[in-house]
Amino acid sequence: MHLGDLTHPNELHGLKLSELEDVARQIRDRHLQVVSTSGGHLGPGLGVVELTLALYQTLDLDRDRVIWDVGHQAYPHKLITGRFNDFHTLRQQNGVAGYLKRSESNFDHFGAGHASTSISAALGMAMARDNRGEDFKCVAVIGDGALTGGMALEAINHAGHLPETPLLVVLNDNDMSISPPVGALSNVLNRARLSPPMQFLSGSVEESVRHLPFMGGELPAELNRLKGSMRRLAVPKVGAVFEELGFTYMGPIDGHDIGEMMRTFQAAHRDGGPVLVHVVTKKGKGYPYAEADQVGYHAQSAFDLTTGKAIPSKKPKPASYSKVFGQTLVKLCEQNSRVVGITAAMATGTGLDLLQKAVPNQYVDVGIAEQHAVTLAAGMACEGLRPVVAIYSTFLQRAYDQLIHDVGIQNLPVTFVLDRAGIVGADGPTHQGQYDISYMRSIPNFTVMAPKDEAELQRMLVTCLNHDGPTALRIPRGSGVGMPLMEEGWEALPIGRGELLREGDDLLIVAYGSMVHPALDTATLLEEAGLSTTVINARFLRPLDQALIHPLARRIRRVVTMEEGALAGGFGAAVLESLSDQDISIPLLRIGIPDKMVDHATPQQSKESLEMIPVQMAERIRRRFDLGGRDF
Ligand code: TPP
Repeated sequence: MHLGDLTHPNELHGLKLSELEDVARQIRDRHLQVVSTSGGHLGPGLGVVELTLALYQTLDLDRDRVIWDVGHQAYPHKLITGRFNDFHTLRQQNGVAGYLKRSESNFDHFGAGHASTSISAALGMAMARDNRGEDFKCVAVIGDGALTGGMALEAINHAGHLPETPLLVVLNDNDMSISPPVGALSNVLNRARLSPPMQFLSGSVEESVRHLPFMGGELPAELNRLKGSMRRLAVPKVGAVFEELGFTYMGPIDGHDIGEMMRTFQAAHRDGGPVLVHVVTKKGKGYPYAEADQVGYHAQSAFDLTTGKAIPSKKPKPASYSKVFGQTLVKLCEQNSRVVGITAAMATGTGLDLLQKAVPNQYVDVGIAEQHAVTLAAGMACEGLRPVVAIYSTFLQRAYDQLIHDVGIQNLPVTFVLDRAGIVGADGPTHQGQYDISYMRSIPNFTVMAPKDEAELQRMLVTCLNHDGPTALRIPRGSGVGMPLMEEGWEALPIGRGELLREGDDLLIVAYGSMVHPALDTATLLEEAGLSTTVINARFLRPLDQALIHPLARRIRRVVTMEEGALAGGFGAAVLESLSDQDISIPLLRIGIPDKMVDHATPQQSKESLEMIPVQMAERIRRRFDLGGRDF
């Protein structure tokens, strides 16, 4: 069977083990070939090839629902559910998405991108099923990293309390989050993995009783009870934890042995309540470089398949904002032992891995637990520490109440560094840093800012740490603009003061953060067309520098705001409201992300589709203010 010819995953039913192993090989080959060319998640998908095949052998994919947590490991699922031939378009504009999407396929039962949602969604479906009197299966597949997220534990707490609601949770335990997992739960899983294999567990208990001649395949009630006690005796500690929480626990089993998994999943489906099957897999399985460096190959840009080495970009790029932040924080931590960096399972992504190496006792990784990270920091601040919480803009959405309730109301000196703020590109709508300007803008007591370049980022970090109250700064994904970094001697910025970068009489542009340089480029284009422009680097979203903006707006009488974030409740809205509050009524154009979700594409393509690149912005300005002149 060639996977390119597969039209429905049920067509795999009935294949022999050796044939399934061949399918596994085809999945791996295509996965590796595409990710090495266009980039994407590598290790997570390679680890679940057999798991996916074994599970799908035991399901009717026309009826049963499988919910993959995060969705970054679901490439094998995509490859057997109709996307094999288009897979080369992975994460490209209008191509196959990097995560699951209900709009992409009928087999994608629930979209995701953020961790720890699968058990809640699967339980919701199971409850709806029971409500309608139907009997399809609901399966959540969740990693050991995602299992540590609060939502997953909330869902387990709920599901375990519903003994008559069939639900299968497959724990894909590869002993890795993006980085090594942290926490007590992970220690318990470790012990289970290392304990001698207890293969007879419930799957095998079922097997043995099924062979008794008088059973006819069905277990009488008494034997069922006996099975329960045998299982409880046999389960390792982690199983006992789940059993106590109301789940039937099966495992740990070998996540690369298709036959063993099929037998266990079949047994799990026969149970009438919540079941957890503990599957042990190897992240990166089948590609030696990925098996050896599981952090590095979690996700990859294009690389050479034979050497495993990243293909270098054509021109050297300046360091990323995340790296500059990490380096600067290391210095600040070395100078002040009260400063602590906190990450929620994103050490490498946020640049905090540098702090972990350099000053490990001022570094904390809480796991995928953004809400906890924020309130933990609040507690630390109460006791005199100066926590710096580095979380992607998109993941901090999880902790909005904690920002308000634990930090804002108590006016605590916690600093938030919102990474990947703005357009992120190939990860698509679940990961766009699109909302933070709006959500940070309305929390009293917070001082909120964004740097125009990496040197200003350094000064802003110092500004935050000098300020006796909650602060937040947002930084974009990817490289800085190439501004030379200051080694030390950073001075704090005056709070609430913007920076006048360029003066002209025809137009006033007020830009925020990553849009300051594009604003300057736009002004240059306008200059070439005979229009002279004033450009302000706002620096602060709150407090807004009204003393700088208002008189210039009154005089110039044409205002443009630029931000890399949602226009609704955004930076432009803040400028507009402040002008209106002072009865300054003048034409204003707000440039930013309109009221829509931004799909996966390159950042440049997304910005183009939103008309946010300088030549397009110059044109929009000309049209909005009826400025005449030539096209840009
Ligand atoms: N925080 C949230 C709320 N969602 C996320 N997607 C992330 C952080 C970033 N993230 C994506 S995958 C991942 C993290 C932290 C690790 C997940 O680990 P695990 O569930 O064990 O899956 P694995 O990659 O090991 O297969």
